[in-house]
Amino acid sequence: MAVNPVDYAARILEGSHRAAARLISWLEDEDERAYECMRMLYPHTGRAYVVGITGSPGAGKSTLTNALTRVIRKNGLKVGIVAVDPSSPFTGGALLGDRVRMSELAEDPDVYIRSMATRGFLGGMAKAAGEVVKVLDALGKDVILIETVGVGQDEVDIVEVADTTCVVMVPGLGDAIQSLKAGIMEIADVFVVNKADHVGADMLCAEICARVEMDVQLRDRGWVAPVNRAVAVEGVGLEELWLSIESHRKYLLDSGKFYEKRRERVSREALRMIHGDLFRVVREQLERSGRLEAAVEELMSKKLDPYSLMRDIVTEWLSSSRCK
Ligand SMILES: Nc1nc2c(ncn2[C@@H]2O[C@H](COP(=O)(O)OP(=O)(O)O)[C@@H](O)[C@H]2O)c(=O)[nH]1
Ligand SMILES: [Mg+2]
Repeated sequence: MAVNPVDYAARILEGSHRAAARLISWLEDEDERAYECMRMLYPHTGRAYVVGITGSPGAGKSTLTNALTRVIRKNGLKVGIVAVDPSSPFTGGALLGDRVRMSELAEDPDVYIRSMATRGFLGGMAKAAGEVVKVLDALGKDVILIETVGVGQDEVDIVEVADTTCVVMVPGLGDAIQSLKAGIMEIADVFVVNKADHVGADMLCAEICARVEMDVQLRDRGWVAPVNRAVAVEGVGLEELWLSIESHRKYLLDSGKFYEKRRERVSREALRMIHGDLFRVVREQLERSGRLEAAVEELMSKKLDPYSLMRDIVTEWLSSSRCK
């Protein structure tokens, strides 16, 4: 068994799932060893294609992810799966885990599944998933699927991580129109109407198509999001979904948008890391000096306002760190 981060990095590059699991735990704990390991892995990342699967709870994302993985494996590609569930206090992807444990995917050494809850990760879903994606990438997975619940911020966050974002909708939930309004049009590269065996699937497809057309007229983005139908439980429509994802990938590459997207991601990520580390350093210093604690009473009694305090603390910190 490897003992240090260097060994772990080497073992991950050889494809060891166990070493990857250990590194992800370090990342979750913000263990210093994680950073050393990530530094060594970084040059080996950026090869995997990242696909986001988002939609309401119960839409069939886990079932779909499972079925899509089978199609991708048939194409000879290795798959990494990240199941993110912000609502669960445990590992939210338990459903996916259970489902996969029951399927042949559990036996497949070329599939790696990681469930994670966003709680406990400072910086939220995008940061956490972004790091795990890098690990699975270095592990040699060709395609990484990220399942997230499309509520609140998370459906927007997924765009920061995924190259292609698939939005899953189902007939009869009555949330279609609402979701279409809530910025889904902007984030969906591919739509999936799952549970197409239920009544109302035709109408939902027509509704989404109409919105897509309107959106294209409004913005002329060069890519028209296709609307796929699927019955994930029966494995129906998954080959077509994979073709849609592949053609979006081709569009991104041919138009130069792939490079643009990745470039933005790298820049945003670097900024987020600097932000996180600066904040950590400042917080540690404030805790040591008791500076913030001492000011709280004054803030409460309005003798001091937080705007001035913020400026003062930053100025003090800058001048103290310059002297070092
Ligand atoms: N009828 C039908 N049920 C489905 C389909 N896909 C998934 N389900 C069921 O919907 C439920 C929720 O699926 P799950 O994949 O856990 O949804 P998630 O919460 O979005 O991950 C499960 O009972 C699935 O068996 C489908 O295409 N048709
Ligand atoms: Mg699920």
